[in-house]
Amino acid sequence: VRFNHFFSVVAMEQTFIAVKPDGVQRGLVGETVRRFEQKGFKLVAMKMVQASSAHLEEHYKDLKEKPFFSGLCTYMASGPVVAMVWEGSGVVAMGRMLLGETKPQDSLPGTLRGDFCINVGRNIVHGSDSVESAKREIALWFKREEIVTWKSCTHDWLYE
Ligand code: IDP
Ligand code: MG
Repeated sequence: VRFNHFFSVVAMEQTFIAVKPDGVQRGLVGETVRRFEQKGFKLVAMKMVQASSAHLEEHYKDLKEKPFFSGLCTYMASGPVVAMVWEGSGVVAMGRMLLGETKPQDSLPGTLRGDFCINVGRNIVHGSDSVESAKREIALWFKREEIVTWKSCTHDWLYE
């Protein structure tokens, strides 16, 4: 028997990405999705949500001692957000690179925050900062059955 199939195992990650209320209002949902899609990441969940204050306080609980915490929660509840889960190898760290720095003024052109916003308190997108926080945030925003398992026809052209 000759085996001529070569299997490579790619460690997949998932990250939680959200277009914040200012990003939604400013028409940046498509642009955000486009950048993750064109990179090659796979969309496995997406929904528009009007988040409650309690939900946002839980989402940002690590920041509750910060002076901007209450303004942050008010901002995030000021309109709908588009919540997404993206999957791919290294998607957590690369997702942060696609977003740019927390402060738009430290963000390079070519990043979402570098290209489309000015103020740290209106920085248009959220992305998980680690694999651990991605797991926590995905579980907070999505039910298990909302995460879709599917094979993209591009998979074998993106991964060796
Ligand atoms: P991140 O979104 O880049 O992970 P974090 O430090 O986790 O940044 O802060 C969460 C969010 O809180 C930021 O995206 C931004 O909207 C807001 N934020 C952070 N620092 C400030 C600040 O100094 N003033 C107002 N809002 C801030
Ligand atoms: Mg953060």
